[in-house]
Amino acid sequence: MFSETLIELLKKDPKICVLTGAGVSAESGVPTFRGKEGIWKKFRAEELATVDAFLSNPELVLAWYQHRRDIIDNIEPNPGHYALAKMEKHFSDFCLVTQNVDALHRKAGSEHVLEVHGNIMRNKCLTCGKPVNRLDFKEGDDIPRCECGGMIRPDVVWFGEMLPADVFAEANKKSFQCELFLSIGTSAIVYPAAGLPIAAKQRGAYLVEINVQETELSTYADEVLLGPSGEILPKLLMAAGIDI
Ligand code: BJW
Ligand code: ZN
Repeated sequence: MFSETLIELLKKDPKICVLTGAGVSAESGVPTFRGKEGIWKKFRAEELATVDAFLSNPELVLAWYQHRRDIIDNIEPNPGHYALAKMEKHFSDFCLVTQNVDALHRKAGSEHVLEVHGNIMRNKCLTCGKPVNRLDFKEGDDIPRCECGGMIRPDVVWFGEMLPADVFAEANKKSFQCELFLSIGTSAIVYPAAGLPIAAKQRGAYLVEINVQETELSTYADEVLLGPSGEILPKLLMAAGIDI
């Protein structure tokens, strides 16, 4: 199932950079963005995760995020998250970059996670950026407001917005330096995060994709491991002789 090249590389304690997407949390019960699962009340995620959507219908967007927080509150990390937390402890140079906002990597025990698209449990003022802790929003509630009058929004990165500069700079640096890059459970179409595996490969890293189906990245990958990440990752660690 795994190439000898990959197993031998893992045994040499390579510098590793991992990019995860919604597919890693799918086995925990978090819907992915694209495909049928990404539809909520007839809206596609792409129609809701924008500043324009929030400005034109803040109740709808806040209700979507509340719906997603409610899901996350009631689920646990899966074996894929735990395997990645194990890898952080096992390898001497390991970087986990996630596009997910669900904080499940941290819940599974990963200590250093670069959350390039933010975190759904945090909020901030749309106008002044002041951080606000978790808010619970019920449909019919008034839109929560900052003391400056601005509307409170989730602290996540919407389309057309910049990623947190320091976090993304670190992710870029680690992808440039790594010897093994794993792209896991992401459709790899949303930039700039989708550029990380390509940049790593161009600088000589061995690129491995783990996904239940092929993606636009598959043709660049040195190895595509087809299947659920919650099954493949623990098997990969075992094959490399790493206790899980
Ligand atoms: C499994 C599995 C299992 C299932 N095991 N696998 C043209 C127009 C407008 C903008 C652009 C444009 N061209 C490029 C852009 C830029 C844009 C972009 O990339 N758009 C593309 C869609 C074309 N990017 C941006 O706007 C970014 N900002 C930016 O570029 O700033 C500079 C700039 C500034 C001003 C103007 C222009 C540029 C920001 C992107 C922010 C993305 N935000 C979201 C929402 C975050 C908050 C939230 O969660 O609500 O991030 S969108 C959504 O997509 C979310 C995800 O993190 C992201 C990626 O999705 P992901 O994780 O890959 O999920 P899926 O569902 O796509 O895929 C799941 C995969 O898992 C699938 O492949 C399954 O097969 C697999 N899977 N089960 C393993 N068990
Ligand atoms: Zn404010």
